Amino acid sequence: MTEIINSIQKIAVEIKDAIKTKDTGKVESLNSSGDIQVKLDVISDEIVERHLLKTSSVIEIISEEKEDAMPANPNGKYFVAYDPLDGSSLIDVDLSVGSIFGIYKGGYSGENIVAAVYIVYGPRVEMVVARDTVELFRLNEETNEFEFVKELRLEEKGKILGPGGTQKYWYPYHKEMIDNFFKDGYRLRYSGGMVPDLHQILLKGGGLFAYPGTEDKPKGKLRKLFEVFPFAYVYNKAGGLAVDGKNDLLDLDIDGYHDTTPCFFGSNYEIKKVLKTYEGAE
Ligand code: AHM
Ligand code: MG
Repeated sequence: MTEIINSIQKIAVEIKDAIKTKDTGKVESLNSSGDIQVKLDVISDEIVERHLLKTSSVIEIISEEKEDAMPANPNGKYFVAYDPLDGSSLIDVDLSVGSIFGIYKGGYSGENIVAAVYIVYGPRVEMVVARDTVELFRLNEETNEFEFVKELRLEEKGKILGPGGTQKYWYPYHKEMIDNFFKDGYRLRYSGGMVPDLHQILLKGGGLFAYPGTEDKPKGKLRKLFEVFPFAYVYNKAGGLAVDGKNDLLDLDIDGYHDTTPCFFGSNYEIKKVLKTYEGAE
C-alpha cells in the first residue's frame, strides 16, 4: 500500500506540471461515459497508467478514461480504479480540479475498497489519504514532497451545501429537502468539481454534497468506481456517512466499470435527513 501511495505522489507532481503547462484543448474522442475528453484527460491518464503499471503491488488498473481494465503485475494484490483528472472542463476557467484513486482487494465493489486517495490541484496541491484514518498532506513545491498536515474528522453537523444535478430535473422531494437545508442556514458551495467541493466540506467540518438521481438521469452522473466509492470511503473513515438515498454506498456492487449512482456524502446529521427524505420515495 505504501508503494501505491508513493506512486500516487509522483503522479500528482507530474499531473500538476501538466495542468500548468499543457494545452487544454479538446481531443476528437469521447470517454466511456460519452464525455468529450480534453487533451489533459488523456495526458493525465497516461501519466497514471505509466506509474501504476510499474508498481509491483498493483495487479490491475481501470480508469474513467478507459473502456476496459488493464493488467498490471500478476503478483500484485491491489486493483486500482481512478479518475486521472476529475472536473477537467474547469481548467479553462482556472478552478480547482483533482485526481481520485480507489484501491481494492479481490476485485471492484464497494465492500472491497481498502483505501482511497485524492489530490486537489488548487492554489496549493493537497493529498488526502484514507485508510484507518483520514490524513491531509500538502505538496512542498520546493522539494516535490508531500508533508503531513493533520488528521481530518467531520463534525456531527455542518454548514455547507453542495447540491448537484440540474435543478429543473430534481424530484420534488429532493428539491424540498434542499430548500429546507437552505432555510436552516446552510450556505451554497458548489464549484462543479467534486474533488474541491467534497474537500471543502471535509475541511470545514461538514455539510452535505448531493448528486441525486434526476428525471433526466435517474442513476445520477457520478461513477461508482472512479468517484463515488473512493469518496464514500473517505467520508466514512472521517466519521461521516455516504449513501445513495437508501443504502450505504459501499454496500453497492457495480454493473459495469462505468456504472453511476445517485450519491450523498456528508456529516451524520445531514445524511440522516437524506435517508428520511428518500425513505418511501419513488
Ligand atoms: P468529469 O469526471 O467528467 O469531470 O465529471 C465529474 C464532475 C464532478 O467533479 C462534479 O461533481 C460533476 O461532474 C459536476 O457535474 P455538473 O456539471 O452536472 O454539476
Ligand atoms: Mg470524473
